[in-house]
Amino acid sequence: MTEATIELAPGSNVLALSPGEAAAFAAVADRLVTAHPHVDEALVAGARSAWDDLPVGTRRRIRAFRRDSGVSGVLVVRGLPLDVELPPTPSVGGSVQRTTTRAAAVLLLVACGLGDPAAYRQEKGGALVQDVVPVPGQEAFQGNAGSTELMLHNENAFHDHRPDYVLLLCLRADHDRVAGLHTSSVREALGLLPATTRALLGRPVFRTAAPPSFGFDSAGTPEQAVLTGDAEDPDVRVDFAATTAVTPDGQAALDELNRVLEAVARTRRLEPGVLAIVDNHVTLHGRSAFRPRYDGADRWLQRTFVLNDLRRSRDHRPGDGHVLER
Ligand SMILES: O=C(O)CCC(=O)C(=O)O
Ligand SMILES: [Fe+2]
Repeated sequence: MTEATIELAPGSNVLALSPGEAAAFAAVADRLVTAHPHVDEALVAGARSAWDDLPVGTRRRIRAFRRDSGVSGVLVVRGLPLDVELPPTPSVGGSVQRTTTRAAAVLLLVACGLGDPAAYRQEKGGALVQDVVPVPGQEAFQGNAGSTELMLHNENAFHDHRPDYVLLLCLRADHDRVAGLHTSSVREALGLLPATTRALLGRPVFRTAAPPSFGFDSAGTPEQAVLTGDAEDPDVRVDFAATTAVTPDGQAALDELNRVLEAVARTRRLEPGVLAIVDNHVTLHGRSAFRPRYDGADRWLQRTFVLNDLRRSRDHRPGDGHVLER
């Protein structure tokens, strides 16, 4: 993976909040913190309604991204308001945010502008705001508790109702400022793939297992394609730590896709108050290695998933809540 850490054309996929916009955003988030102390359905309902109170420029850019996520499939929002006092970085597995903070409110506000927040019961208890922190003993884990290189993946690629967007908000950077969020878009990779490889990736010869964060060994999906939809602007569905081909030429095509996606990947060192919004249809993400110290000051992101259309997963959500039970 290259270490180049440059945004694409500045302004195209970066939204930098002005101090005035950040203050207005903070006021909206703080009203939610006061009105809804717990991260629950009431907070989500509050966030849905409070979205309309956010600064118009912020809403406009996020809505535009919803329609067209661009070549990179990533929108980076800078200068978001965070809590004034940040507690020590959690260091236990499965850590989630159950009480409402500014950061949690910010994530749910943005989620409500893009669609609806959602989570999976089998992963981190179905919490709508999850901590992404290094956990002692899990350094080599291919999941967000690890601190080794995390391979490029579509989030929950195995799941029929995988997120449409992944939101990753940085609360605290790593000690050495080396941990980078990798993103890589199939829109940038496609032109570098031979037609034969594209055709192979469009055949249903790939299986994807559930990630280890789901806490069970899955046999994997039925055989399915990695590239689907329009040939010129396909969706990609792959997790390089969990997807395998059932044919040798399929495996060669998968390896080729991995090489090309790594070659076009970007790496960003997130800073506090920076939110990366990843379009999970076209863009994979991963993370470079870093060295945690487990001293309460380690890297800390919070994560929320978004579904564009909750109705499509209704049979997975008894009671019509925001958590998919399977
Ligand atoms: O640690 C990161 O930057 C990303 C981890 C990740 O893939 C995730 O939380 O979904
Ligand atoms: Fe991920």
